Amino acid sequence: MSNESLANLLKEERRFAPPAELAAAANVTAEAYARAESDRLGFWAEQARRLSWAVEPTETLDWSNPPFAKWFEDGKLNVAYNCVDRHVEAGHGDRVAIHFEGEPGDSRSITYAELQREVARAAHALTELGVRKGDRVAVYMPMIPETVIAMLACARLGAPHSVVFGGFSAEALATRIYDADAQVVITADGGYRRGKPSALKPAVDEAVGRCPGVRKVLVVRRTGQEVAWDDERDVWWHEIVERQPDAHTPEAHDAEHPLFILYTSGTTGKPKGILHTTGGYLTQTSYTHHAVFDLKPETDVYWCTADVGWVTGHSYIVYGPLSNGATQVLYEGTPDTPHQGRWWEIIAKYGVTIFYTAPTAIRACMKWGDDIPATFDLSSLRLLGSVGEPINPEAWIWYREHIGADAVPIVDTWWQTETGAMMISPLPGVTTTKPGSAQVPLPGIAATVVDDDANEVPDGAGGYLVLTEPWPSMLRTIWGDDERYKDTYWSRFPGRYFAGDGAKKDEDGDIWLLGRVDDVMLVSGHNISTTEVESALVSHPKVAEAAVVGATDPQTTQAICAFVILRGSAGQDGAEDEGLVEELRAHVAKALGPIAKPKRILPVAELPKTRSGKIMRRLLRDVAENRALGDVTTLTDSSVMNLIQAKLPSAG
Ligand code: 6R9
Repeated sequence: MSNESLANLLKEERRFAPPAELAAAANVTAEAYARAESDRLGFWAEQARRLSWAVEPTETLDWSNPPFAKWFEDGKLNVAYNCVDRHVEAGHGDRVAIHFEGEPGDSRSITYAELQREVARAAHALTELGVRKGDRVAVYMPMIPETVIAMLACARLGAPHSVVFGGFSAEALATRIYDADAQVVITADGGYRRGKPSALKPAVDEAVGRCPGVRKVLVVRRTGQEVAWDDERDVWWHEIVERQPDAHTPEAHDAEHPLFILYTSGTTGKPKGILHTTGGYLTQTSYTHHAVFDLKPETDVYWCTADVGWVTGHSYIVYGPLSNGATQVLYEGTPDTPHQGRWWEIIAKYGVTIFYTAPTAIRACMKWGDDIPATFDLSSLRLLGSVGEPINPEAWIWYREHIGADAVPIVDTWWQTETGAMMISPLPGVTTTKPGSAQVPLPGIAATVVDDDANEVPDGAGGYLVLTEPWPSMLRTIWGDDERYKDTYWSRFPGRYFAGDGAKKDEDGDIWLLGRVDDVMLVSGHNISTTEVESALVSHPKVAEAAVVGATDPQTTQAICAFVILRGSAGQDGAEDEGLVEELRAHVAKALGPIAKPKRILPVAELPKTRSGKIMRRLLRDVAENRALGDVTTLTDSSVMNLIQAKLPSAG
């Protein structure tokens, strides 16, 4: 972004008060903000006490060497004990921890007592394979219970896991194994995706061929497909895990002991290994899951649709929900296999009450049509969440009306791999929500929006999102690269954490996220957010999805170039029809003003997305500026780019 602060174009006037019944029984009330405001560290020390510590911490935060934080440093605890054993000890062993739903329709419910035995056995098995405290273990798995069990077993031993998306290539896996110097890899023969078994083991074999440090590969049998086998190195999960003792004494680890490394791709350079540690991470994931989802462990059935290989899966499938003793659904497959109502069918089957998903999925469901969710009983739902991208107001409204019966509150939760847990979000029993805004920093979190010179912007203006105080689940560093940690996050605005997102404050001081600052467009001296133009396009009834980029332009510095997916029949008959393109341009100009009117609009069949559903605008910029494509290794489906390039008349 340049000196001009981010323009504030979108006006959204709709408001939704919390349901009275939810507010009256909410886990967290408005009082929490006041409590945290008056004594932030005292507030977090209190939240830490929601966990079970082998040695209670007496110190809360050591910030004597910023930006290297230590939280609860003299405390000791075991994360797996907190997520599993303590619930069994409290008499909840019969409660279901995981309702697993496989894509082919197989299902299996695992109680906390069963989970305790499985984690104990897996921990013994890893020990037998030579895993010791501090050793890194790579996990490359489908969405099955063994993935959660493997992560908890690593946590139990104090062996940091590095989970790599099952959809990533052998090359991406190898880079991550190598960077973390993992000696053991946990994987499966394959998983089910889009109605067929999809192999994982061949990618591991290839990656491990390039990583001589790997001694053992532990393989879960999921699909039964043929796999190549190295007798020295490869071990079947069922052969080693099942014969282990089903009790295991957890060791208490230091609060600052590494819990996991998770790689984020970033836009350039080699992936960053984000390091999270034990006590602070669990404190904040557990508290935010309790506060933002208002979880009542006796009665709620919670479901987060994320992949475990994304930070959302770490914090809100594994550590947050299990630390709170939740009953949750774990689903292996895609939302449209074998039919486009699969998610809603699962909600009805298990009586899901709390549902957490991403805007990209909501937009896909909108495109498939309102009649699909309408045929399922979704009346068990009482809370909906969103994460991963700014949610367009129209998608928010659709989510509320068609999934939430026009009554269920939505929490739009802003956070990052680096923040470890939610940072900015409504509280469902407190906040009057605004479609498209994450709104308020959670109790104990300090966030604001600043301009280029680090001055806080007034209400009604835009700039950069920064976090102004350390928080318990913050990343501790980039694995093996303290300098890069300082440069990336703490040097742009000294003393403040730079999130890399554009944001604005509205007239009430509520925060609206406006996309990555790398994506912000500069048009005739105005900084314009991609998010606002995309939301304006999506508010047109014929547009299902939109991705907007700024392409170099001789007259205006950059020109707005939009790629749109049209809804239903609009896509088929005369999509490229000049008339519709003109109509969309006029629609944006009316919503946001003439400055935001796209110069070009291109209907496309698909948009390039990462595995966690984020639109990769830099690739579209490459297309719009007629350049060779940059790194495509984190793309879900690289053929999408060929389709888009083929549609382009003469780019540039
Ligand atoms: C949890 C997660 C982080 C980036 C973040 C921002 C975007 C996530 C958002 C959101 C607007 C939200 N993001 N949640 N933008 N509103 N509710 O997504 O982590 O994969 O590391 O991505 O995602 O741009 O900076 P991660």
